[in-house]
Amino acid sequence: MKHDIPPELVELLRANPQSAALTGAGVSAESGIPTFRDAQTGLWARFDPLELATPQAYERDPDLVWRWYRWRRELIGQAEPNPGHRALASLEGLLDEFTLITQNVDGFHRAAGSRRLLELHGNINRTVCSRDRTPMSGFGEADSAPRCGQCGAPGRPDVVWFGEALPMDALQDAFEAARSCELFFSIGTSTAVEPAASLPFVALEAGATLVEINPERTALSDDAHHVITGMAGAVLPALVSEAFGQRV
Ligand code: BJW
Repeated sequence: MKHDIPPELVELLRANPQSAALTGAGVSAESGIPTFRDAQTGLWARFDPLELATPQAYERDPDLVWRWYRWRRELIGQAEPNPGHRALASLEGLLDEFTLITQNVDGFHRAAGSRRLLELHGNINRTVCSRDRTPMSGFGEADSAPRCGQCGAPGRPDVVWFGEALPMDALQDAFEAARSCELFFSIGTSTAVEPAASLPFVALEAGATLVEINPERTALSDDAHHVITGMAGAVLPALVSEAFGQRV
């Protein structure tokens, strides 16, 4: 499907604005990774977040939580970045100031080449000690969580669960990028989870042009200057091609 990129947006991009983008699970959907809240296919349609993505759930049954994350890590391990990830990596090279803020834990943005990257919800490919967050090597393919070599506590994925604080430096940098940019993209996220969901509104209040790329409407759609209805893996390459003549 051909996507029409608004001419004003093409013009703005060519003027090399200070830019930032917030991505969510939708960007990895075309890599075959399930989103969280999509009605039929989202993870939360099949699993209860309170049983799996909270510190309390982990305390109750670390091995159950471990196995769920092991399954998701395997899915990610068999998948790869898609043209949407690659187009965002190209934008970093094409614009002087482009900060990519992601809620995704799959590591695909880095794998696609993005370097100015803030991972707000951690990274599923890292394991840390659940007691003091010391990095642990290897994932352990066993059915139970591996034990920390220093203190014996079970390991956990280095991701941010409900009720946990986000990495402070990344969060501060993300709010700074939102406050100071002229162009802000919200891509493949339902903007339902705080504090990340506030970032587009912070950018908007600071005067940025707000662009949403999503096949569905979200809580942000009514406020965005441009809503591009479509899949990130198709729209983003079209945007880069239209504005810079570069194929992704
Ligand atoms: C496509 C597409 C295609 C499909 N192309 N698009 C204020 C008000 C109310 C509540 C709170 C509040 N502040 C904090 C809270 C509580 C809570 C929260 O926000 N709850 C809400 C549910 C109401 N927030 C927290 O608990 C956060 N912590 C916190 O605030 O701590 C405070 C604190 C401070 C100091 C000390 C201690 C505490 C933490 C939030 C952590 C979220 N974690 C998860 C799991 C990560 C690990 C894992 O992966 O398992 O992060 S939840 C889950 O949601 C995951 C995601 O990153 C996050 C966002 O989801 P996302 O990416 O938007 O996915 P979906 O599925 O929702 O949307 C996909 C979109 O893609 C859809 O729109 C589709 O249409 C679209 N799409 N295909 C483009 N091809």
